[in-house]
Amino acid sequence: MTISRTQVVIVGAGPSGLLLGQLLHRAGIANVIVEQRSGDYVLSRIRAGIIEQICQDLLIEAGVGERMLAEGLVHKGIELCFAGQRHHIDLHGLTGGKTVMVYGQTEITRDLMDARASAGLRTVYEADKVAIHDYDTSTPSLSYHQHGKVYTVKADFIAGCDGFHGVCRASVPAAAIQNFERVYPFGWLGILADVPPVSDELIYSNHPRGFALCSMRSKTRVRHYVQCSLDDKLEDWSDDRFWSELKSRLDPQAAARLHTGPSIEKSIAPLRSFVAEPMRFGNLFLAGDAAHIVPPTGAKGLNLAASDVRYLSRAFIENYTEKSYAGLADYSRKALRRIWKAERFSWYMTSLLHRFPLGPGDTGNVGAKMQQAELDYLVNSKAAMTSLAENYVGLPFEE
Ligand code: RFL
Ligand code: PHB
Repeated sequence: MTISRTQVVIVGAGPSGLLLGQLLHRAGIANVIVEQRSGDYVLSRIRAGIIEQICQDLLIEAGVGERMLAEGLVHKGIELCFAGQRHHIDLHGLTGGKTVMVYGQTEITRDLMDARASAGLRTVYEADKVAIHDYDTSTPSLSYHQHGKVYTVKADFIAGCDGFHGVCRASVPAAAIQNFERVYPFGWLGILADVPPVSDELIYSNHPRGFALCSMRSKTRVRHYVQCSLDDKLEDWSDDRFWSELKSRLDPQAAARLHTGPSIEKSIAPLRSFVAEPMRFGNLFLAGDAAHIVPPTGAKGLNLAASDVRYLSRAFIENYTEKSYAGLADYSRKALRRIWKAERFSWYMTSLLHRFPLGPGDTGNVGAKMQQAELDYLVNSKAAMTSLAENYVGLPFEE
């Protein structure tokens, strides 16, 4: 067995783990990241595309903002499409000048990986049988297998940044953790294609055939989604079927402007709301998807991961520079306060825009009628639009 030592051992090299590692490194805190997959596999996962100002600021603080600032697209608004018409939501005007940015999770991950490699920091990819030990003592450690050998990393703290299916949350006894979960009765089918976007802004569409979203990664690459059944298989969805379904869920003008082309990626994702409480267990701290999942309709998953990492990195830095455990002790409460607000907003956007099966006791599609009334109210009420806008661009931090 090979034993090494670091200050913080980070489980998972997704955006949470890589960003935490980079911020700690810049503060002089040694860390090692242990990831079960290969770097190429991590980069091949197509996920989020919209980042809030606070996430941009954190990437800049981590020293990896350069390419984002050069290549990211600043968006000042979004469009809501329903009853055959699009309505502009002026995020910028309604929030006193705030915006969001289109910059893919893949690009953020690549920038963070490059920064980590050039700083010569240790990342173990393709680690097998990752396990955490003694996390509720002052001598926590992590072990993994690689090429037939067993390795142990001893640390002061363990950061569980290992996503929804990771090992960290699963290692906590059931009695110490409470899970809150809602699984939605549909999924999202997403495709990536090299064609120009339909509009300069994202289009979120509520349609009798189901939800649709026209997003983008650049001026020449789009990411589009349609609500699909949880039973659907990728083989059921040829590119032609996807494009014609998407077209049918847009207003006539957007439909006429829809550029089609071969997909370069296609995947189906289930939608769930999930929170595990608390997020600290002794010297184990959960961050990002390891602790919570939002349905993607509010574009909050990656942003929440960044927000956890902001709180957690500051608490680690306070611990090492001021010898104070206060920030770490308060991490879970602070993070959860912001998480539940993003959970609420993501649930609200999901409820507003998707077709749901009729509820028990419904006569006629009451839910669809409520959505129409809410959308009509929304686009005619500055108060309602402001509420949507301030949540979409990201709520402030508790300092
Ligand atoms: P990640 O990105 O899941 O990274 C966790 C990493 O941990 C590794 N891991 C392990 N490593 C070592 N040992 C183990 N036992 C391990 N188990 C797992 C994994 O291989 C992985 O590399 O979590 P992180 O870093 O917290 O980042 C969170 C974001 O990735 C996530 O919130 C968003 O991508 C969510 N999400 C979306 N968010 C949006 O805002 N917009 C979207 O369009 C959007 N699309 C998505 C998504 C999430 C998806 N998932 C999780 C199914 C689409 C999908 C398909
Ligand atoms: C994306 O571009 O993948 C995206 C954008 C906005 C969302 C969800 C996903 O709400």
